[in-house]
Amino acid sequence: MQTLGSNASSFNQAEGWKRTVSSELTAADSDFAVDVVAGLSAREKTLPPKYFYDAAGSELFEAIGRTPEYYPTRVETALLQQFASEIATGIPEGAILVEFGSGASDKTRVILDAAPQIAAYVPIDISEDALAKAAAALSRDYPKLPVVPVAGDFTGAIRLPAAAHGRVKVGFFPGSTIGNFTEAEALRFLRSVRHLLGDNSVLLVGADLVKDEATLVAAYNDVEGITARFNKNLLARINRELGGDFDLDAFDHLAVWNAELTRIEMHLVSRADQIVNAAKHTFAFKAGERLHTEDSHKFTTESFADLAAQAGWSMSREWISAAPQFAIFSLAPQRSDSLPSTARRTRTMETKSIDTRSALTLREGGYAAVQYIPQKDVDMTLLKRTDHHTYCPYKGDCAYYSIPLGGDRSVNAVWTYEAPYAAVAAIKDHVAFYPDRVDAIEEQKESKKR
Ligand code: SAH
Ligand code: AVI
Repeated sequence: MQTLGSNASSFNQAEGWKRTVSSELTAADSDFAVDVVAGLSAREKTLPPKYFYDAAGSELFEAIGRTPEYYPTRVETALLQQFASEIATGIPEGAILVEFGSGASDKTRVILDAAPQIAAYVPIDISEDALAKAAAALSRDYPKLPVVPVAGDFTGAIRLPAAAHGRVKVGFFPGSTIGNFTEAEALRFLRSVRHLLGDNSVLLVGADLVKDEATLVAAYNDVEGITARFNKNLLARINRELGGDFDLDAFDHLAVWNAELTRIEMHLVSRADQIVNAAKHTFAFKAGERLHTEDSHKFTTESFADLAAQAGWSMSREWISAAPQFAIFSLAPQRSDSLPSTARRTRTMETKSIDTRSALTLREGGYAAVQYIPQKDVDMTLLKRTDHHTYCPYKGDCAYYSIPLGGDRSVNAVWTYEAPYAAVAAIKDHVAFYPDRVDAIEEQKESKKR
């Protein structure tokens, strides 16, 4: 077990943060403001990629898809077209098509054309402008198809519209948007989608595959500079919405391949020492300092199947393009009598027991020690996110979950810091439990040798 903050210095560090960054953000400030302040205050500056997608960012993403270098959009669309009728045979009569991160819904048209048995379409997107535009265009072109858009963040609690209740659901998650998650986020998302779509569902996921570095890097470095504009739109959006004064010309777009973590990383690199104001705060950048804006993980069939299995899905079909290779995977909920070992661990959690070897212990002066458990060891589908939020000046914004199986006692029993401040960055992607709202938290000593 790792101990975090057990000495005074890490919390002095937090006190130091409190003194230098005034806590002027209030509950009325947007998630965007809170995430920007947290991300730009971190030792390694970072921002969540979901904020790329305001109206301008969504249009820039569509323009990226038209560049010769960005093969994923072109190749995935062609793959869908080539196998449309095979894919359509896996879609049950009267199914509801639920798309995560639907954007312009262009690829959806290939599915809708091949599968007239689809009874309604539910596009979900954080970009309200892109969603409204796409829903209007689809309603015009498919007048008999009910289109019920849901605007929101698919990493939070999603509620499907009444049209989807009692119907078989087919999830569609194209574009390799799954690659923009960390592993823990991808597992959390796939588990929550498994819960949302239900036992008889199908989930179609588009995922970009590992390939040669030159092809990958070029896709995120188009010569026309559209990807650079997309990357810098994050700064432009901070200027527009959070009173920022970023000079876009004072940052360079950088896309690099991280072979060890099999991902393209996008950064914005400060060209000089500079001070920037945004969201009522001041941030210092050193010359050459990087702001990490996006990861785009690339998969192999094996790595993807393993990820899906850990989240309760099994792979039923896969379609893979010629080079540059891109895959569409058809997933089905795992049957309980055929669980692979990774999922068996998950199943034991349905008895409400969590077994982890890598909990963190956070000690804050005067408070009882709190154990933070990696979300990858927790079956998050057993938890229900609530609207409850709190704010801690040392750790950041805190979100809560209830445990429906635990009844009233377990309301808001679990909490997480999704973007913790730098001093406690290690608790990201972990959850903590109130000891009096669960049956027991037991610490077992590791035996020396097995
Ligand atoms: N599916 C489309 C668009 C992919 S771009 C395609 O394959 O071409 C990623 C899309 O996901 C954008 O439309 C963006 O607005 C949306 N998105 C990104 N993060 C999101 C989040 N957290 N919640 C909901 N939508 C999100
Ligand atoms: C949406 N997502 C999968 C794209 C990607 O490839 O990671 C976003 C993007 N970033 C730069 N170019 C495109």
